[in-house]
Amino acid sequence: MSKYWLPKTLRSRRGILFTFLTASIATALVVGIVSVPSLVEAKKNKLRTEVHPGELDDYYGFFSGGHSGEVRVLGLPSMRLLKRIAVFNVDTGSGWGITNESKAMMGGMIVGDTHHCHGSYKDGTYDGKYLWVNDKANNRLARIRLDLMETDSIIKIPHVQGTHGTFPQRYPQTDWVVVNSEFRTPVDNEGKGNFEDPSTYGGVHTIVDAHKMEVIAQVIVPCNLDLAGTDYQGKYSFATSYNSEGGATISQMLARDRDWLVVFNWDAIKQALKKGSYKVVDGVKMLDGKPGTGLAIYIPIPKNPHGVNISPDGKYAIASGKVSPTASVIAIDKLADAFAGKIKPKDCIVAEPQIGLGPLHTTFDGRGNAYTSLFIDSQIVKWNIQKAIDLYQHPKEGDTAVVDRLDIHYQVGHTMASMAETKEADGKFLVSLNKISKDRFLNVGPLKPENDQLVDISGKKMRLIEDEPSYVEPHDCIIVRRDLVEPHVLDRAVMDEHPLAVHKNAIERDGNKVTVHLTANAPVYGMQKVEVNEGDEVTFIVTNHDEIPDLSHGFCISEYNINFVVGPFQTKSVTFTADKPGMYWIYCTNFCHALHLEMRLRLLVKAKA
Ligand code: CUK
Ligand code: CUA
Ligand code: CA
Repeated sequence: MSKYWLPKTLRSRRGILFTFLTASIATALVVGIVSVPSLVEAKKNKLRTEVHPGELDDYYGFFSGGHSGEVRVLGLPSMRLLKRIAVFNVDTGSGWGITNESKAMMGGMIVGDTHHCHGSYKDGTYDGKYLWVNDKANNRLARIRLDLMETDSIIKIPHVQGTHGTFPQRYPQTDWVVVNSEFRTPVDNEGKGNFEDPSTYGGVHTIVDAHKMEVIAQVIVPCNLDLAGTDYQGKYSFATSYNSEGGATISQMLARDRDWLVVFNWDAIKQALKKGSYKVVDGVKMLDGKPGTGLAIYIPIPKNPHGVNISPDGKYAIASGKVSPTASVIAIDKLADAFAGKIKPKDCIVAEPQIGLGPLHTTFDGRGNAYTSLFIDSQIVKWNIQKAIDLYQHPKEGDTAVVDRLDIHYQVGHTMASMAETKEADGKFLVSLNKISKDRFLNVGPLKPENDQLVDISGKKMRLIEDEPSYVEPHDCIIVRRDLVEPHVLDRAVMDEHPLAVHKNAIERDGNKVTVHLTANAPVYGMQKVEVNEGDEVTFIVTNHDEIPDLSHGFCISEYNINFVVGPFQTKSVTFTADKPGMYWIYCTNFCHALHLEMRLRLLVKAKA
C-alpha cells in the first residue's frame, strides 16, 4: 500500500508545525507570555481540550453508528464529526448502496446495526490499516480501509443471528478476527424438524481470516456469546455469555446466579482444524467447543455478564455482570493451567470488587486503573486493579479499590479511553457513550440525540469536559492517536490499476446493453450527450481524472434516482434500466469548480416506436 502514500516531504508538514510550536513556546517563556505555573498546571488535570480554528485534533475517534448502519469518524478532543462512513446503509452523499461496487458488497440488504468497531493491530497497537465492524441485524462483518475511510469488504457470517462482539487478533498482528453470535439459533435454520426447541440451539464463535475476509471456522458452544476480546499474546479469545441457561425467555435467561466468560484456546482450535476434528456445514468447518472438548473453558461470572475488556498490560480480562454490582478480574497467565486441568476455571478469577450498579464495559488508563460504566448508577467508576486483587486476597473492612466516581448524563453503555484497547493506553481522555439523555440538548422530538461525554482522566479525579450529541446510536468507539492513521492521497496508480478505469470516452452497445465510459475532469464530463433507447440496460462507468486530493465529482441522473461521488483517480459504476423516455440532465452534485453548475451532460432516452 505504500505506493499510494504522500511523499515524505509533503507529509512532514506536521513535524515542521510541531517544531515551530515548540520553538514559539520556548520564546514565549523567555519573554514571559506563557507563565511557568500554567504549564505545570496543564500537566495535572487540565488537558488541552479546545481546538482552535485552524488547529487539528490529537485523536481520531471511530464510533459505531448502531441502527444507522454506519461508522463515524470524530476528532478528539473537539468531538467534531469529521466523516460518516457508510457501511451497511445506503448513503446518497457518497453513493454507497447506489454504485454497482457497493451494492455488490451489500448483497441486497440496506439495514444494518453496527455496535463494535476495532482497528487492525501489529504488536499490540494499531497499525492504521483497517477497521472491522459488526452488523447485528443481518449478521455480517465489514472491513473499512483506513487509508480511504471507505468500506472495502463485507462478508456474511453463516449459521448465526445477533452477530455482536467482534475483535481482531492483537499479536503478533491481525490475522484473525473473531465474531460472536449473541443469539442462540438452530445451526441448520431451515424451519424443519425440531427448530422450536431452544435446547437444540447453539452459540457460535466465528473465526474470520482478516486478510481474505473469509470464514476460517466456527466453534459451536451451548451458550450465547455476547462481547468479545482477544489477548495480547495471540493465544486466546474471550466471550461473555449471559444465557448459560440456554433460555428463550428473559426469566429463563436470568435463572442462574452465574453465567460464563468463555475463553477460546487458539492453539487447540488450530490443532483441531489440522486433525480434521470438525464437520463441514454449508462449506464451513464447524468445531464443537462444548465443555470438555479442550477448545474452550467456561469461567463462572456473576449473573448475566456483558462487557469483557483486556487490560493494556495484557495481564487481565475484566468482565462484569449487568445484574451483579461486581467486576470479575481474570488472570490471563492462569488460563494455561485451567486448560491443562491443573486448576479449575473459577480459580482464574483473582478479584471481584464491588463497584456499583449495572456494570457494563471497562476501559483503562495504562496506569493500572480500570474505568467501568455503570448503566443503572449513571456513573463511570474508576478503580485500581492491583488494589482489587490485594483486597480479594486480604479483605480489609471498609477498604475499597474504588478511586473515584463521576456522574454522567445519563445511562452509559460503553466507555472507552484513549488508546485503551492497545498496549499504548495513554490515560488522557475517556468517552462515556450515554443513552436516554433526555434534557441535555434542545428538544428535537421523540428520537433525541444520544450524549457522548468527554472526560479528562489524566489526574486522580475524573473531570467532565463536554457533552456531544450524536445521532442513533453509537454503542462503542475506539480512540486512536492521529499519527497512527494517515489517510492516503490517491494517485495515478489507483486509476492505472482499476480494471474498469476510463481513459477514453466511449459508448458501447451489445444488444440492449449499453456501456458508457465517461471521464470527469473539472468542470466537464468527457461527453456532452449520451443517447440510448427506452428499455436499454445502461451502465455508466465514471473515472475522475482530477489530481487535486479533495476534488471529488458527483454523478446524478435527474429523475433516475441515481447519485454517487467519485474521488480523484477513482472509478465507480452504476447500472439501471432506461425506462423513462425523454431528455434528462446528468449533473455534478459535489461542488468542484467555479463552473461546477455547468458540469453536466444530457442523457437522451429515445422512446420506443
Ligand atoms: S453492546 Cu451496546 S452498550 Cu452491542 Cu457493545 Cu454494550
Ligand atoms: Cu464536478 Cu461539481
Ligand atoms: Ca443468565
